[in-house]
Amino acid sequence: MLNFYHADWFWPNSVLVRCLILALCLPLAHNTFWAQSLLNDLQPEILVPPGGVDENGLPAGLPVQSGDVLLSMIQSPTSMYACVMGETSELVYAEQTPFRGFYMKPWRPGEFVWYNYILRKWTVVDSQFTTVDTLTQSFDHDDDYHDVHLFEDGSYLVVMLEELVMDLSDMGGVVDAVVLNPLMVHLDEQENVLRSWSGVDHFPVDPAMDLVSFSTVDHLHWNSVQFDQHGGVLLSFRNRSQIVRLWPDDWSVHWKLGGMDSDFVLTDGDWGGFARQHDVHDLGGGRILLFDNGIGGSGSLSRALELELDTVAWTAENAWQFNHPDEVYAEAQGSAIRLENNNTLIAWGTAGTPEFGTRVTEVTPEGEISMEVRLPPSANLYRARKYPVGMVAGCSVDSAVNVSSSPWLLAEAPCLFGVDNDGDSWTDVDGDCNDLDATVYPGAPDLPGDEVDQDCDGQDAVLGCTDVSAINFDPAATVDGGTCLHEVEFRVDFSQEIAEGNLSWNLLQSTWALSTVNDVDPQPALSLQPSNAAWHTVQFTVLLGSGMYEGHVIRPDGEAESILRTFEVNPGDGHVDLGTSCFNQTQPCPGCTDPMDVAFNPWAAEDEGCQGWIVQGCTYPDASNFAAGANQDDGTCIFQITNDCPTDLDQDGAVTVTDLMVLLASIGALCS
Ligand SMILES: [Ca+2]
Ligand SMILES: [Ca+2]
Ligand SMILES: [Ca+2]
Ligand SMILES: [Ca+2]
Repeated sequence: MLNFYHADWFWPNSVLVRCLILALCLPLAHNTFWAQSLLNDLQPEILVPPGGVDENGLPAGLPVQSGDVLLSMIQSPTSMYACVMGETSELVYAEQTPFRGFYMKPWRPGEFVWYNYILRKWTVVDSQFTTVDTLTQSFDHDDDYHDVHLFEDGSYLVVMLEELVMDLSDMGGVVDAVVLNPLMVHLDEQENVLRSWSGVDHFPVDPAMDLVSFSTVDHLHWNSVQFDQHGGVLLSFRNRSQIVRLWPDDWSVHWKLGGMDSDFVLTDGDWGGFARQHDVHDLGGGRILLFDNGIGGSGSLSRALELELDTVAWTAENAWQFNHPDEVYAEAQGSAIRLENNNTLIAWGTAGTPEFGTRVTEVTPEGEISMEVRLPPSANLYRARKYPVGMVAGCSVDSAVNVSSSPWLLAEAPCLFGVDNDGDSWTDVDGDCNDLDATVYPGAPDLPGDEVDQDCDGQDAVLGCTDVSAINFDPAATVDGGTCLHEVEFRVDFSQEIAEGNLSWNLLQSTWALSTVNDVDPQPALSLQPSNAAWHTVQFTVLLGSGMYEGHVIRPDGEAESILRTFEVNPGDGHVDLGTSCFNQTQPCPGCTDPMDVAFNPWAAEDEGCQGWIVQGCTYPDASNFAAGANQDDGTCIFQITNDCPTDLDQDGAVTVTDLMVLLASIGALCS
């Protein structure tokens, strides 16, 4: 958080310079408390800090374009704000501007252009939002709120919405439809029309492409204008999902891309083309960049989309895109702009919800997110633009080495003075983040948890485990507290002891007595029980810090190994598997390595002692289905019950008249 009235690191030592800062800042400071609370309320949630994070939560060092982002955040018609987001992704400036907003950008020196919803005109304001000019005053039409362009000679290009009353009844519309026609005009400073262009003249209302059934027909819904490198004009018509190029000389239509009557064959994978797009730019070399809102409906995604155009073969190809891994979708608004370092800055339009605001994302050409914030609940953002360091936020103290000469400063940024006040041989220009404290400088020992950033890396040191391979790795920790733990696994094979007649052992009663090598206590520090036992082998699992360890295993009958086992756990080791050893040996036990064999030992290294493959069958010689070759009973044995007195029909042990009655009762029955 930048608070230039209270942050002690900002204060230079010189009383004279402090007085100068106060003199400069006091006129702005009358509302400091209110401005600070607004800043706090609007702070975005930093989802990806500048530079990005890797899978372990550590700084990924991804490129981030330097500069400050100017945002026109909208929560409701009265909750509109002009904001500046600094290089740490925190808001350094916020001003509430009810009924004025949508898109703010620097205009002539000291001025910003800003849409006024009450006048329905673009206004030119100073940095205190005092109106110094209103555009298109000599026209009755409303200004369109999407964009306005200033030329170097002071003339400007603006789009007005001409209300044309038209009979659209033969197209399924109403007799007196009001068609909002985009009327693009190039005006000089006295509002003389230098050139004009009317949407309906080039794109007549067409019931096949336009929604004509409303009493007010929002024709084309123009939403961006950009000049390409040859002076041609790129227009975006949201309602036709179409981008149009006008020739530089007479503004006649050169080509149409997208929509129902595209001049191009578009190759776009599964996406099948863009829809309801915004913010179309020429990138040079036949490429354009746009924010594709997407087709709408369930499962819709928005994306930044770069297309490569070939105006000879009339093909358009998806050359690059970024859709959000969190499946962000913005039904309306949104922007995508290529930054100087080749990253792309994306504002996700109306992706805000009552729970979360929309996002601003910076992505690398490889599609990695190098910065991302989420705005406060319900906040939407038409466009995000990044301006160079010192242009909209900067230091305003003349004696500072980084004083900004920008006429568009909205926010103060820390001033740097190239003197070493505290004698630690670092100046604030070199990076001394507190030039009044000689224990604070880049590279100084940073005492964890004292809320002082002694080493000037931007945060107080945090004690914890910094070893990413450790089981208790703490991504927030910057200083290792020696508390890292590694899971160590060790197996002991008792098959030779078992073979010597110890079949009745409960192997889980064996123990592993373990100490650190330089343990002064002769008693083992740890007496471990196995976590499981199988194949005559037990497994021990223990969490250990770095160090040298020694120990031995004790059999279930209490006999300890005569050998001493030593091993080392080192930082970066991750999970340590000490392997499997035969009891009292440093090697695995010999055994049968054939997994099909009855004597199979999965831990054996040498193949010996196999007894033959497992053959399943009935192993009881008395059974009628005894299988002589089987060595594993499968529970299928069948035993015949023999009767040596066949006429004892009721099986009472004697042949009597009752047996005769049983026989007579069954006379005539058919036997199967
Ligand atoms: Ca210093
Ligand atoms: Ca210092
Ligand atoms: Ca500290
Ligand atoms: Ca630090």
